[in-house]
Amino acid sequence: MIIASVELRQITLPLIFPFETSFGRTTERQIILVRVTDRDGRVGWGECTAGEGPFYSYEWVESAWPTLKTYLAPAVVGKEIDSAGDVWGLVRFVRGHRMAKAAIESAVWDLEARTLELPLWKHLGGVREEISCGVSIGIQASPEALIEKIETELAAGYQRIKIKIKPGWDSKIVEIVRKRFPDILLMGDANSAYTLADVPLFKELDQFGLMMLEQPLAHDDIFDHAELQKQIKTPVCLDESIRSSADAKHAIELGSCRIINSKLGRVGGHSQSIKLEQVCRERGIPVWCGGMLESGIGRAHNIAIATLAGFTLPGDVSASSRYWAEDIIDPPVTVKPDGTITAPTGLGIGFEIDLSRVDKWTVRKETIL
Ligand code: OSB
Ligand code: MG
Repeated sequence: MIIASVELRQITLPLIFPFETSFGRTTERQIILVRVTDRDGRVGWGECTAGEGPFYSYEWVESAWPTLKTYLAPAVVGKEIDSAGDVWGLVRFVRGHRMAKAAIESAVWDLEARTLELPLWKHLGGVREEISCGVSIGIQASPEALIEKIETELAAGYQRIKIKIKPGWDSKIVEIVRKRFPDILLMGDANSAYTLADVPLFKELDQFGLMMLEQPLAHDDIFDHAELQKQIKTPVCLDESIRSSADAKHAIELGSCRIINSKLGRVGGHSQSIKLEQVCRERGIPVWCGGMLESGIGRAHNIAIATLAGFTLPGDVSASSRYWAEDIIDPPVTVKPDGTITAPTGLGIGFEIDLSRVDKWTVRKETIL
């Protein structure tokens, strides 16, 4: 396939609820969408998961846009590409910037699956027709508000509840939630808000039977996490620290975690996610698909990759209606009462892109030929 053009767009999508983590609060997403077009006029869509600021990672909208425009898109346009898996090699000369790379790489995967007349999830090597879903619940104004949110999500069928924690919103809150819901699959995500000085807190959390504790320590650390994992019973899950399959190998070897959260943007796209899944599966480390408050396009890509065999735990892929008044795909992503999403049967990502809605929310647009 030969990519004739790459269109970059930035859309502004207001969240229906603000989302708060230990690193900040988001009320409105700024999302870069990538549309690739081949010489026959076929298109593929990808989404960049870089945030509104460099808080979750150094990448953000204002780093991803020029990286895509100046380096990544020109590296792909006009090249004969044998398979979408080759895009990684074309953009390797750029160090890091994996979210920007994933946006364009995943668009090429969508295009390739459509060209081969396959659903993307089958083209990626997926083995399950439905994926298990959990939810990620941000920091709330009060424990009561959190309990109410959890009740709503459990009633909708979600199989696992993740609550965000930070100093001042941790052991007390976990205790309250555990008392109210003794049997649910419950976990906490600290987004790097703690240090090894907090080991006593994590030992205290051990009594609440959390399924896992996500990214408690520094965003780029695997050494201290290994020390922490030795001292606590709750499995540590790494998110921010795992940027590649090599990072996963090192972390597993060191004993830094027992579970890994896989994110398409963080690792650099589908081919890198497939490598990460393989590394973990071969070593008996369960993987689940994380989320980055994606629009329907990123959400659809997450559904596709989560059908791989190693994704054995419920992920943070949930219904469009939890985030958006109206999503930019048709139909929106819905979750069944048993807390699963059915992998779509349509070609590529399997959802239609509603161009009139995309146009309505677009705040900048540029085409690289
Ligand atoms: O740490 O998993 C995270 C959202 C933005 C940035 C980081 C994270 C998250 C979430 C939300 O937890 C997951 C989602 O519902 O998309
Ligand atoms: Mg996380």
